[in-house]
Parts: sequence; structure tokens; C-alpha cells
Amino acid sequence: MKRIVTIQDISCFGKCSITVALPIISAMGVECAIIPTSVLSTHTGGFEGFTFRDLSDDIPKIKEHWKKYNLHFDTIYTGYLGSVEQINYVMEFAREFRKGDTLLFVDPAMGDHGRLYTGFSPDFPSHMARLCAMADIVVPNLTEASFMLGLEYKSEYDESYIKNILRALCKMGPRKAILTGVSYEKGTQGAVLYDSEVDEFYSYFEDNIPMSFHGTGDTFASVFAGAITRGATDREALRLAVGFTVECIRATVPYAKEHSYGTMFEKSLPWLIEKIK
Ligand code: PXL
Repeated sequence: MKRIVTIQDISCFGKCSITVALPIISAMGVECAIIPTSVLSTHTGGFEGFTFRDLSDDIPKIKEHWKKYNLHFDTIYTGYLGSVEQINYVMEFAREFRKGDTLLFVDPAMGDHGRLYTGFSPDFPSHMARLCAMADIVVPNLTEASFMLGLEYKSEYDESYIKNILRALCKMGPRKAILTGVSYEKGTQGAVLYDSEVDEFYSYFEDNIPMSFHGTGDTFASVFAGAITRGATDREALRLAVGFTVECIRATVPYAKEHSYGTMFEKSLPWLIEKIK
């Protein structure tokens, strides 16, 4: 059985990070170990007064324990990290647990709609860029990419702008970069992948549903990581990740008012399982 370790926070309520990655990756038939980097009562988008328990000190301890058992991971998948210290510990973990066949997949989850999430200082993206530099694949949205590249966020752009961003992301270090939430025209939204080694772009778009839910970046990243770990091609993984994310949004739209904190991704898990049969 293939095995992923995902390293990100637990937001106890709100459906993002580990509470999304674990069920999705498990449903895909891939073992999912976790390193929770912090425990929050809710995610930081739209809830006030959330708690934050920093588990940074546990990261090296978990790493040392796992080393005794010589654990092997096919993919190391990192998401939201709450501090520069956590980034440094995660980089150390990746250095020690990355074997020749291990994929380092980094979702620099730290912002959306042109702004950093609550709690991040302006220098945080430069540290996240250090983790991205050692990755095989990075999967930012346009906000996160812009912050890491020191560019002004643009909500309107064309294809050549997106291609330049992807090229610049790969110049930072990773072989492949994926930009999520890309929309060249009102009616469609999707993701674009660039493989710098062969200088090729693939994109996949679906109908744009003009609504925003928390955790959709985590949903996309979890499906992509699961698919690639199972041996899918980049193209297959991209289609599946965009397709599933749109399915989840579609399933949630009728309940958007009371459910904007996250998607009802659970309703769409049978779709995902059917697709990978
Ligand atoms: O979905 C990304 C995410 C993960 N973890 C926490 C968050 C967010 C987005 O707001 O606040 C704690």
C-alpha cells in the first residue's frame, strides 16, 4: 500500500487541512500518516477568537521516533504551517525522510483573494518559499504565488501571465508547479500545471461556480497528492483534483449560507472512489 505523510494543522471545526486530507487520501486507498503541527478550535477564516495550540516541539520528537522504525513515505505532503519555526522543522523532516523515490509535495497554504490569512507576518511567504525551493511539486493559488515571488496580486490576467508565474515558481527550485483557481474567462475555472523539465504546460478547466468555500485548496491538494502517489500521470491527477473540487462545491451550493466554512466534500467521496476504480 502506498503511504503519504501529511504535515499540517488540525482545525477542529471548519473542514480544512488534516480533517480534509485524511478522509480524502484514505478514500483513495492510500495510507495517510499525519504530523499535526498545531491544533486550532476552528480555521482562521471567518471565525473569531479561535484557539491555537502550537505543537512545533512535537515535530522533531515524532521524527526521531519514526526514524527508529525506519518508516518510508512515498509522498510527504505539507500544507498550512503556523510559524517560521514549523517551516524549519518540516524542512528538517523532509531532508531526513526523503528517500530517492519520495515525492515532496508542498501546498504553501497561507492566503487567498490577494491577502495572507490572519496571523501571518509579511516575511512568512519568504520562508515558505524556502520550503517550496526543495519540493518536487508546489501547488499555490495565485495569492500565495504572488506573495512568494514578490509580485502584486492581480485578479485579472491572461494565459501568458500565468505561464510566467509558473516558470518563476519552478525557477525557485521545484520541478513542477501547479496554480489553482485559475480563470481566463468568467465561465470556467481550473488549474494549470507546468513541468519545467520538459517545458510543458497542462491545464484543466470546469464550469466556474461563482462561490467561495474554505478548504477547497486543501481538497485539491489532497486529491492530487493521492492520485500521484497511486501512480496517476500529472494530467490524470489534475483532472481528478479539479473535477472532485468542483463536485464538492456543487454539492455544497444549496447549503452555502449555513455551510460557507467548508464544503460538504463527504457527499462527493463516492464520486471520487468511482473515478479511481
Ligand atoms: O485551508 C487552509 C487553512 C488551513 N489551516 C488553517 C486555516 C486555513 C485557511 O484559512 O486557517 C488553520
